[in-house]
Amino acid sequence: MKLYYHPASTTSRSVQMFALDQGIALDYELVDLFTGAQHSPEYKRVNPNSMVPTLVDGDFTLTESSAILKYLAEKASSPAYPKELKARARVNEHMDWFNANFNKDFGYGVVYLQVFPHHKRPNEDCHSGTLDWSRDKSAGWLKILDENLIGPKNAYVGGNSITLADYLGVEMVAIGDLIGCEFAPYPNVQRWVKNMKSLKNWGKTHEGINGFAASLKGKRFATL
Ligand SMILES: N[C@@H](CCC(=O)N[C@@H](CS)C(=O)NCC(=O)O)C(=O)O
Repeated sequence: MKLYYHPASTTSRSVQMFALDQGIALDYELVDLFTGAQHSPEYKRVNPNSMVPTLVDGDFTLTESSAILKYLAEKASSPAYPKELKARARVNEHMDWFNANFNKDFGYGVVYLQVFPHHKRPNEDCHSGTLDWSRDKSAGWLKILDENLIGPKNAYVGGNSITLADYLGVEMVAIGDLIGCEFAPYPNVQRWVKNMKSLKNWGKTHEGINGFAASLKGKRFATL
């Protein structure tokens, strides 16, 4: 199987780390987001969204990191995607929560807006208005993540066993490292991120983004 990816891509790293942890062999093909390779006609034939990741398994092409994670977990019969109906529904619920609620406001509205030039809004009013609105929304989502999805007793989202929701969600939260987010008001989130960072393949999966983080050192960002 081939994975089109970029090391600075939040959603690529979720798939990479899960595949490494599961021992799933993937051929990695870099799509250079910084030179706009995602918009090339060749890549658009693979993924018309001009985004990574994309998985190709023989004649089957799959986009969307959440769907890719589920596909790989199913192939590997991974307990990270439980088969029991309600347990699986809960994992799906948490994955949708990260994707549809959290990432929109925190990833796109707070982090990408500030660190990626092509996400900058066309004028200062629009940019700062989006940032203020997204920071406010993100604080609300983080409180829910801290108190409801993780809580004081769980090592992972929704319980004490790692699931696909952890692989998907942690990247969407830890991307806050780029802008110096320490999540101090959210102790359960901090503890969970630390648990995930202690996984054996975290370092390998994050070499690229750590390089990018180093290039941002010294810049000032609005944080949470
Ligand atoms: N919903 C998609 C989102 C993928 C996504 O946001 N990919 C970003 C990198 S994290 C991307 O490829 N961006 C291309 C761009 O910024 O032009 C998924 O979960 O796979």
